[in-house]
Amino acid sequence: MGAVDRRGPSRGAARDGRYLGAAVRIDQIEAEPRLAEAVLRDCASLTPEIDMKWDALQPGPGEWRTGPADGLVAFARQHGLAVRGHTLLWDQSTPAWVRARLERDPGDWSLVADYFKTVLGRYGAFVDEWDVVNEPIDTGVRDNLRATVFRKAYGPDYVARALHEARAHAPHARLVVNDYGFDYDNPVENARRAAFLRLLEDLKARGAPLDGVGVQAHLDLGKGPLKRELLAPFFSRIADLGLGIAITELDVKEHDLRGDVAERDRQVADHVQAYLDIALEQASVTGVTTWGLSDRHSWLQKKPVRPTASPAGLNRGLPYDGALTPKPVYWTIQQAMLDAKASPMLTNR
Ligand code: 9MR
Repeated sequence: MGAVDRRGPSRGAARDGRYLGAAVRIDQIEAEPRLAEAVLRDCASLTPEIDMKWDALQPGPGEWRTGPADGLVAFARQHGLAVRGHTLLWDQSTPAWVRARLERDPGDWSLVADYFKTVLGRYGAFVDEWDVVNEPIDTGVRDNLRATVFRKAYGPDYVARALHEARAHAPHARLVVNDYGFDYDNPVENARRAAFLRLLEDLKARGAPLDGVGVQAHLDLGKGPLKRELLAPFFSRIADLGLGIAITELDVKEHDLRGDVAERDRQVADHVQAYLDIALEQASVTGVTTWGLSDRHSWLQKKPVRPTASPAGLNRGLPYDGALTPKPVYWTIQQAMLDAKASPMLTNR
């Protein structure tokens, strides 16, 4: 396939400090040898799309299902790839039994402490970066903190407390808060960027062990142009706090777009180019993870697709199409990583 061999430019870029990675599922890697090849060709870092979430790992009290996460970590180790730990606390992936316990007994931190101890104990040696808290921000609510099960049970300090708890069990990992909805110029996302910066400033001011942020970057062609004058200062202000920035879930929602497939693919590639031009200019951006590799596996397929959207009906927002053929955005990402490697800003880091 094309000019990129098993140690293609993305993996080369990783050697120079920036990595390219993807969210993956070990069952899909094992079932599809061509997907496994693509992962090994392109990725220096893997994020478990589902298998390291609390509801996946511990569906019941005392009931652990670590097989898929173990398999993913073993695959990564076998091939020398890094693993991003995704994610310790996320409202949406909290098992029902934990929710019930916290509603009955709010304030009982032992649930979180025991969970972190077990998970960080099991995977801590192989995971260099953890999304400790996923999606804590909301706007138009008290403290701009989403009314999650954790916010309700433990109060607004739960983010700092989770970071301290993670640090106690993972002394050397980079600890990260990961969130979405920072990319466009509209009232909600403008407020979300401000709220996120306030949370980060507060965490740093209080000495919470926070090493970086995850900017998900679920892009959407329906949300208008990307604006450097909004995004570049957002990245700089995070960097000025001494935090690293990982682009953690890059993809493009585009299936509402009218036009033929070639035109759609061109627009996706141009949009990602525009985003990476801005993001990779910031030296504190450590790497880029796409939220999957092939359109066939994208979470966006779960959304209804407009009947006239495309012959295959797939959203086309990932590097490879449904048949694992690289699309223009694949080459855009590869080239952007190469260019970023050559950037003088990086050599001055
Ligand atoms: O892509 C993931 C999907 O397959 C899962 O069903 C879902 C719930 O576990 O999570 C999706 O990934 C989400 C990620 O964990 C956090 N940011 C938003 C992602 C897309 O929903």
